Amino acid sequence: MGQSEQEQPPPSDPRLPPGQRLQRGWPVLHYGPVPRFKPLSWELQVFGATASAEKHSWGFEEFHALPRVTVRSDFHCVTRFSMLDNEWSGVAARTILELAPPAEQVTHVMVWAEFGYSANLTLADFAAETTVLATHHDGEPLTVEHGFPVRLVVPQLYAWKGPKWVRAVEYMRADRRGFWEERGYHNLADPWTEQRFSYQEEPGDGPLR
Ligand SMILES: Nc1nc2c(c(=O)[nH]1)N[C@H]1C(S)=C(S)[C@@H](COP(=O)(O)O)O[C@H]1N2
Ligand SMILES: [Mo]
Repeated sequence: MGQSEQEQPPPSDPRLPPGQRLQRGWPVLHYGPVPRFKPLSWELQVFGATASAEKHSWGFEEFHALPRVTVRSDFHCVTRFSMLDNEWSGVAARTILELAPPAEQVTHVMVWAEFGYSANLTLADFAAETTVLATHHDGEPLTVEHGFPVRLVVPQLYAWKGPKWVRAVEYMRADRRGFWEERGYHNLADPWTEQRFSYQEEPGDGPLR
């Protein structure tokens, strides 16, 4: 067999961060059980350091009446699978910041989901144009396994920073670790520099543990 017929490794997609591989299909991955949706008591709340010092909340219908966006983005799980070119639609996180403005001193948010799952983000990551409280993926309503009725998508960070089954956003004047960030995962979670685990953190990357 000639050299030219030898199989070459496929060229890697420039959209794939280091150490990631492409995933066919869409796996379901989360810690703990899938919550049951209760339409009458469901609400999305904003609390903590709001500008008005008041809580804000939207019921299911109210949330679905908010202005909507559609954003295409890639999805990177720290367990090394990535899915490229997903279409998410829902409410931009920015819209929430406009409707429920944070106090001036707010630097971080904690996004809370059912059963106490949480993820901390810088205010800048939450405010990014592509950060979406998604209700739909590729034109279809989310299934309950994938986060129905609402999940957060923060495409520039590893996917654990995007809670499924979101129920609240807490505005914070200082950083605090969320669920996985307290359990050995990196406080910042940038896939391009492989910020996977907390032992890789540099001074200043996160609050003391
Ligand atoms: N509430 C909640 N959200 C979560 C998780 C979780 O355990 N609980 N896991 C995160 C992780 S690690 C990943 S990779 C994605 C997986 O989303 P998917 O199941 O829709 O693929 O959800 C994220 N959101
Ligand atoms: Mo993940």
